[in-house]
Amino acid sequence: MDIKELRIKAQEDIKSAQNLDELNKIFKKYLGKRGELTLILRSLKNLPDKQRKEQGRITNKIKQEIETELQNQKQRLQVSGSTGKFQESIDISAPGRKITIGHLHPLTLVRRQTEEIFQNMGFSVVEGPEIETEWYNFDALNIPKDHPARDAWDTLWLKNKLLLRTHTSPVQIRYMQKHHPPFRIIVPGRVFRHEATDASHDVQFYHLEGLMIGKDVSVANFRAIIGEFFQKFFNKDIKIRLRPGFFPFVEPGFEIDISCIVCQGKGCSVCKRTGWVETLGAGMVHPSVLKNSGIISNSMTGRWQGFAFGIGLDRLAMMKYKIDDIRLFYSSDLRFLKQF
Ligand code: FA5
Repeated sequence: MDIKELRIKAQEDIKSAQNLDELNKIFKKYLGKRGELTLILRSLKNLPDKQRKEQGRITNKIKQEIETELQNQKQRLQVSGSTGKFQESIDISAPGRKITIGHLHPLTLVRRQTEEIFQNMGFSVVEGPEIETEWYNFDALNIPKDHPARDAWDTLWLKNKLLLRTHTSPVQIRYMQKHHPPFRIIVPGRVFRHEATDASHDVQFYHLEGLMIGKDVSVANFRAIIGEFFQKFFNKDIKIRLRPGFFPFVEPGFEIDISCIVCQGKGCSVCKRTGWVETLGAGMVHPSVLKNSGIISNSMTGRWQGFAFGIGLDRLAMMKYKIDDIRLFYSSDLRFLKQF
């Protein structure tokens, strides 16, 4: 058969193939080991030089065209779903692949919600370094070197008298050094303590410091703001208890407990069977702290004064999501994290 006739015949055969099996047969018929075109290509070697070159060029061109047509027809048949040996058909009844969704860590959720509530009450969010100097973490906060309060926060010391901050209170000083009152800020951040862990204590946890300085800012203002915060955070009325507490950087100082939401005040591991959970420390900023930060508080300057507080965000998250062990937050356990 003339090569051009073969070309037309192959084209017709390919077009008429109804499925991949038939197409495979056509491939073998023309391009298989003993295929018609393969044999023509093999026979070229017997031709004289000049003729061989010319015939070789034409035959190879036709071979390429047939291969392209076979490939195109194969794709057409696959899309239309015809059955056959080479078929890689799409099974539209197969279940889809599940897309895994990421989760925000419960502490991130709590931090964001807390920030939003305070921002709505006019507080700005400020951050500070996790590695602190002794001066910012202790001295400037009115905690002298030999003061027992330094033992209350078992410190993780680094080289050159640097330390991992034990609370976010040093950011009070850093902020007041650079800003003039009135202001109200919150400072969320990680803090570290070298202490034994239990269901409600860990070696790293999150604090949210609050600081409000103005003319005649009082304990009553603090009580109103913190009450509003808890009401919004838990979306219900929460019982709050103020106990006298000692922090060298405030005077007077308080510890604020909220009724345990995990056990409804009945007693559980989170509240150590007391029905109350210690959630924050607070008080009126000590005049020495204002002075150390460059703010003079006396009647001549119009009495800059205010309150500060430090909330344990992990404890809030435990209450909100009814988690009875703080260590779960840092366990990286996906079974735990996937619930949020
Ligand atoms: C302080 O760290 C003070 N800087 C807070 C403060 C700020 C007082 C401003 C006055 C004015 P305290 O050590 O109590 O205070 O910690 C504050 C809160 O952090 C506690 O009420 C508690 O909720 C939480 N907390 C304390 N230790 C741990 C711990 N080991 N693990 C988890 N949460 C803790």
